[in-house]
Amino acid sequence: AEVAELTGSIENLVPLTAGQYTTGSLILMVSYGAHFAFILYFLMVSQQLAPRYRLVPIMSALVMASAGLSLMREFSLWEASYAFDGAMYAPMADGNTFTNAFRYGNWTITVPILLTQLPIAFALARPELHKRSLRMIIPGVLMIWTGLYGQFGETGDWSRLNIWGVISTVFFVWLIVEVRGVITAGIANSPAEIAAWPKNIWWYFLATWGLYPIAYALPQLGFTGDIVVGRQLLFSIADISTKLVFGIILSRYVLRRSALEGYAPAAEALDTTGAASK
Ligand code: RET
Repeated sequence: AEVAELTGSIENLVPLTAGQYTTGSLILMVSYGAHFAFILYFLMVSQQLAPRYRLVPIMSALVMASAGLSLMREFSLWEASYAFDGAMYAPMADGNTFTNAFRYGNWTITVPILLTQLPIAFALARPELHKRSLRMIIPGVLMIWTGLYGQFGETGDWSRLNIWGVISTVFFVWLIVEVRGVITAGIANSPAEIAAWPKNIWWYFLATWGLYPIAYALPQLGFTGDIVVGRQLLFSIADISTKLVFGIILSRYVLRRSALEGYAPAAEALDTTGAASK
């Protein structure tokens, strides 16, 4: 157990029942499968948009690919890290250790993309778009890296976990302020018919991004199989909400917006009867 504590991940301390182990595999598999599948959806949507909005679903497709690969890695790590000992799935099989730290590495890529999607969807003018994106990305990345450092304390170094958790939360609050600024600009810049969308996206952003700090703090409730598996579930719900469903919401917003701004996709893009190709 002392060696396992050094790995900085509670997964390496806790034996799982067969049910818990399989549930963990299932959660990770469904997550990466969903992300990969939606690459296709986002690429298809991009065909139906006014050119200035096409980057929005394309960025979602990039996020799907990046998160899908990262989650597939978490899945294979999970499978490699446990061995059935006749009664339980014991951790650290063949010296393999599990870690959620790769998730944080992946967020370094996906969080800046997710944040930049907002001002592009809201059609903010170029200099404003660049300035606002940068002002969100800086606290976003600092939030992730301080959290990455702190999460290694989850095996019992509570001062490391909590001090860096608080520092990370300060950056999160700064990020929330910047996002609010972009939302306000988005409300002002949206056609009246869809001006409610940025407001709703704001609440959606708070509710879904707020799940990650809960997952971060969860090991303090105890080192049990239910916490280990429950945390993977929470991470997965958060991942699917902040990336996949968020991408669908933004795609639908820019679809509406394209139409309101007078853009008509080429006939064959909307044609489901096959008539255009005859
Ligand atoms: C950490 C550390 C503890 C304090 C806070 C955190 C916030 C994390 C967030 C992550 C969002 C990730 C997303 C990923 C999508 O790919 C780092 C857990 C506040 C908000 C949206």
